[in-house]
Amino acid sequence: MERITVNTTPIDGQKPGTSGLRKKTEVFMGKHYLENFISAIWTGIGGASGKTFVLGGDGRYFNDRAAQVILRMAAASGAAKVIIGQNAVLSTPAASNLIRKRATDGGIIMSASHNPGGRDEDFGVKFNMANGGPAPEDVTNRMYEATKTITHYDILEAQDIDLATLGTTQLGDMEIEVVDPVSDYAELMESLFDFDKLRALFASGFTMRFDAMHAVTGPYATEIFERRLGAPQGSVLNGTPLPDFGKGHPDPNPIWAKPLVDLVMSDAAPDFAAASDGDGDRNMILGRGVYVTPSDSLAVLAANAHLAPGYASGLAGVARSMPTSQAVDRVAEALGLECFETPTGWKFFGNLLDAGRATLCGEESAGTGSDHVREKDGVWAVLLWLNILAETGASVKGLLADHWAKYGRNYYSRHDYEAVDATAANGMINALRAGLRTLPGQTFAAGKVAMADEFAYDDPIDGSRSEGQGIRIGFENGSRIVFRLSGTGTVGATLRVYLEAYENDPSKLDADAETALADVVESAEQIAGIKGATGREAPDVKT
Ligand code: VG1
Ligand code: CO
Repeated sequence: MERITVNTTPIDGQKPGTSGLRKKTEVFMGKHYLENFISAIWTGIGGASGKTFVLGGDGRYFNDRAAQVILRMAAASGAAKVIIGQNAVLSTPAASNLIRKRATDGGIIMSASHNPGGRDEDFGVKFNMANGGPAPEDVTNRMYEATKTITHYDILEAQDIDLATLGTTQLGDMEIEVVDPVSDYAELMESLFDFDKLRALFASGFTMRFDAMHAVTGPYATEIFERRLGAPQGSVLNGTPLPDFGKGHPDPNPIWAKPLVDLVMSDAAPDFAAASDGDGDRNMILGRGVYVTPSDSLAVLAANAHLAPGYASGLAGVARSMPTSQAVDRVAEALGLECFETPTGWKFFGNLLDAGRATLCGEESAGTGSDHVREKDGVWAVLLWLNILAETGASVKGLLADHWAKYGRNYYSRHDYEAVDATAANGMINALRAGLRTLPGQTFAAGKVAMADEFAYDDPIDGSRSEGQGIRIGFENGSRIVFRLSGTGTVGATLRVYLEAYENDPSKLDADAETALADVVESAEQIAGIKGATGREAPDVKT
């Protein structure tokens, strides 16, 4: 086994985005591409020497090959140990849990999350810190700087490691421990939720469908829902992970998980349904005849979390990403909780969770989580919903209706314009920025503008500032529009337009969301000229 130093040169564009570095798989498979970035990770964290890391991924195409490369590079860089999921698979929340539970120095997660997988699709790599959460911006900036000056990297020349067999092996001086990806995670879930009550719920005939979308949550969901909680076999759909996710788009929303939405709207609807994404950190919640928006889900969970044993003593505070609807703010106000508004991306919740200022966090993009790990967590969100349903005996629809009756309803939708020309998209955002000062006081279809700014975040724990986090426009009647460009896409630019309208008239809580938001949608067009800038008549995806 020989340690070799390979000469390389910087590769353009290795800048981590909202959640790590994501590129086309073929790009990651290109000469030195993965190796340069892994070497830059070591530089960004002050070296790998003597450290212990967790390694795992969502099982997409190239996951297995990338794992072997990362192991050889870790060994060559002096890492003491790598704890790796069997077959190099770990869901993102399970990886976060292992990083924390085993008191490691951090971990590498191989995933492009909700992006499709396969040789012609996407791959990604991100680093999580010792707290289990995504590396903050100062660390990812150091990694990016390192990619621009790299001249060489170290790697061991060795045979592939057997990652299918559980147990401990050596690679040079480094120890490798192959662990079951599910057991530690399932144990954590048992510590937070009332599994006896959930078993009784399923025993009483409660029906559920969980769509794993051929992605990483299949084994987790099968173990927890079917084996430990006794949900009938077949409750988990598409539970076999595939390297290309069965050619689907592993994004749990009404577009990409349409068959599940169709099912809950049909006569054959189960009591409850949910789906998760490629790496298991997102969730979509459905009930018989109803889709729960992620923003509403966060609000309902915040209002009822105390019904689950893990949260019985109440919440310290809540946090939501800026574009997420303000529904949870109303719950926080009623409960007297601190409520934080952070930029998009889970890395911004880490400090609040570590400091004990927030217990529950969420994003409009179907991410919900708590201080049990430092990532959003799809299966966790499903279990918290189930625990609340078991305690209250309510239906999803009933719980939501009660919530709206109490707090009012934040109608919400996100419109995505994918793979648009990057120059045109940036031009549109620049024009919006330039016109911000003139907007307050002007009237559009949705009413009079009360405020308009570009969101910047000052982290209350470490004082760091993050600028350029999206254009916000608030109306006097509580409606809101947010414009921002995605940081996870791999082709051109993706424009996201977030639309929200508040309603508390009891006779108007049951409207069709598209109708309720029509004026806000029209205002977004009036203000930004989206059609002209993107050349599109309509968004590619509406969620
Ligand atoms: C998107 C979502 C964001 C989420 C991120 C990573 O980012 O909007 O809320 O945190 O994906 O999620 P962007 O920059 O494309 O809007 V995951 O589950 O894909 O790691
Ligand atoms: Co994800």
